[in-house]
Amino acid sequence: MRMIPLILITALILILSLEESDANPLPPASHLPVIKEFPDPFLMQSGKRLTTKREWNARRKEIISLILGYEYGHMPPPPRNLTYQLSSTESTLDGTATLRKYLLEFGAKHACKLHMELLVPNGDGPFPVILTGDGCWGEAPLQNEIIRRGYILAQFDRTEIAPDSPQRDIGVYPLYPGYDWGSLAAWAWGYSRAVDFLEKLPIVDKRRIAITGHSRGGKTVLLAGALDTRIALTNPNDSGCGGAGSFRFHGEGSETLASICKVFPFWFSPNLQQFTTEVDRLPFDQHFLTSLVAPRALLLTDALGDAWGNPSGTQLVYLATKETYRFLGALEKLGSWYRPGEHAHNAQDWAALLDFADFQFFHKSHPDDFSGRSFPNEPTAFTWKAP
Ligand code: GTR
Repeated sequence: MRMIPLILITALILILSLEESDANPLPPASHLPVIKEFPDPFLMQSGKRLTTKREWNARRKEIISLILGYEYGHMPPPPRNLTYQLSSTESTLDGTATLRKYLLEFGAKHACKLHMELLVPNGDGPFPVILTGDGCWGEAPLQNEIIRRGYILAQFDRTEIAPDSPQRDIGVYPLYPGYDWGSLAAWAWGYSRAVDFLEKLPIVDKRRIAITGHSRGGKTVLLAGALDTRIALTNPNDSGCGGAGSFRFHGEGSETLASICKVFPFWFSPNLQQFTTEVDRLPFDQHFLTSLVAPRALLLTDALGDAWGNPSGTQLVYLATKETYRFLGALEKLGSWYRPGEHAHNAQDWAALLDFADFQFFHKSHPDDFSGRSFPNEPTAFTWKAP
């Protein structure tokens, strides 16, 4: 007898939650207004503009649902059953560090597997961490320097989580059927699982976890840092279109929404396709995504010779993002740094990240210019200001 009301209540909750998601689908692109400039991140969907910092959380939720709904697709909840095994340890870098290799297992029946390698400085810690999922592209540079500055370098290969291809029958996809996520969202979800793991280790300083990635890996870390508030510092490098580059404003020769949707449709939610000829109907631009990182630390690193990566359109996103950091009283947490040269994640980029992390985490001074003004003659992409 006592079971019946419980069953009824569960059924009712299910019906209500289904109705809620069905009743409020995001309108198709054709029903959205044309907005030629960057949309105003402080304007609530109700039409009311924010006035106090306390209202930001509610707006943040709206922005997340727009970004996931139209751009990257939705992710499953955290699995909460992650286990790990240490498979080997080895002294390395002339005895200044230990390389520890782990196997992580999580998700339904522990079917998701992820290998992680940690390069750990000597000593007890806890140490701050630089985490990257770009292991598929080889080892990070500056390992001696990372250790010398007292950071753990944690590396994994995001393509273990999901392939960099349209294939949907491997990686996490078959384990979580029914999600509209593309690879960027799946990889970002993988970053959060890596953080689940790091948080379990006593040698890790949980309040000082930084993430970095390059290009498609940069788009990934920006999404991961936007959503996962345990991440203290986010550093997308040359992330361009679908990362910190604007969809609406481009420098000459930069990648467009139409082009990325044609060549890499599987990186995104299928919903993004409807905007290829209607960019100005997007109810956001990428400053909405970068704003989700605020008030946590965000460093955009870009290369002036990387035309395809839209360095000037990234500066516009940075300038718009500044308004959110100003609104939240966290301007010193936002940085943008440019170097001459081509599309790459090189030692200079890593050194800039280490300087920025030392500054954010330990208030150390640095020689870098993190004020991001490399294109003085760019058009103004927005007319609004922080309330
Ligand atoms: C390009 C792609 C870019 C960028 C790059 C990369 O082909 O158009 O958006 O992600 O690949 O990941 O190296």
